[in-house]
Amino acid sequence: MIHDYFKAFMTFLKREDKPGAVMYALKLIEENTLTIEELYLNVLAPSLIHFECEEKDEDVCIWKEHFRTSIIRTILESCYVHVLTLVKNVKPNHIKVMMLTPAFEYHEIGAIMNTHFMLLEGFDAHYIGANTPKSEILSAIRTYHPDYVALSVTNPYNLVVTKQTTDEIKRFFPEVGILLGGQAFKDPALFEHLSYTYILKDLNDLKAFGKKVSHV
Ligand code: B12
Repeated sequence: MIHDYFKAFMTFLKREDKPGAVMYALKLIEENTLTIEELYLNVLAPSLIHFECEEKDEDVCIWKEHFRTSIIRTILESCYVHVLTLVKNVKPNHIKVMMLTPAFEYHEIGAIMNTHFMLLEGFDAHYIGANTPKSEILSAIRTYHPDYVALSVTNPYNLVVTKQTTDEIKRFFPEVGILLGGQAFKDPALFEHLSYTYILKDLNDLKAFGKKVSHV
């Protein structure tokens, strides 16, 4: 069934029909056809992850990918209003999380989605931004006093900067927990040397983490 919504959504994306795609996705939420989690994980995420470009010209493929990402981003920002409405019925756990992507990491859709998932699980979650330099992360921790910093990392090359960042967080703010998530954490050999509190692979891990910290 969800696959039919995905297929219908893809017809808008393939035509680069932004108004059509945005209205279709929002209607699925407003009419309670899908939950936020279902829309993000079964419709929006696969539309990016399985992006295939049939054009021969690589430049055309690049702008098409950028345009598609901008459509998804608009949908996510529009869904934030619905997330806020839903959160009114969620018991807060009073745990503050600061989500971001580290320096050089531009892939931010997963970070935004998971910030919304955290809000829906009762966290006081804030998405700070993409490509965030180490010094700004430390400054934000100093000002914001989060319980956890969550780093979303897609490109394994960025695990070097992730290690530098997490080492500094541990050094200056040992009381702050570190959450890691994203495609870069598929191969444990690549991140065994990193300092972290939890690696969260998906929504199930996030929910389990929420349960664990709520009962402390
Ligand atoms: C959109 C996109 C871009 C956009 C990003 C725009 C933006 N504002 O985010 C732009 C055009 C900027 C881009 C640039 C590049 N990209 Co790119 N990009 C993609 C694409 C098509 C989709 C990524 C995406 O948003 N996926 C959807 C989200 C929802 O998935 P996700 O991030 O994995 O998140 C999920 C989980 O991982 C998890 N998660 C993520 N973070 C967190 C955090 C927590 C706490 C938790 C609990 C869970 C969690 O939850 C999400 C939902 O399940 C992928 C293709 C792919 N297969 O993913 C390539 C891809 C990621 N890109 C790739 C590459 C190589 C690049 C470039 C280097 C290309 C270049 N030569 O310039 C640059 C790098 C830029 C940089 N410095 O970061 C490669 C990475 C290969 C690799 N493994 O290293 C991919 C896989 C394409 C490919 N097949 O080669 N890209």
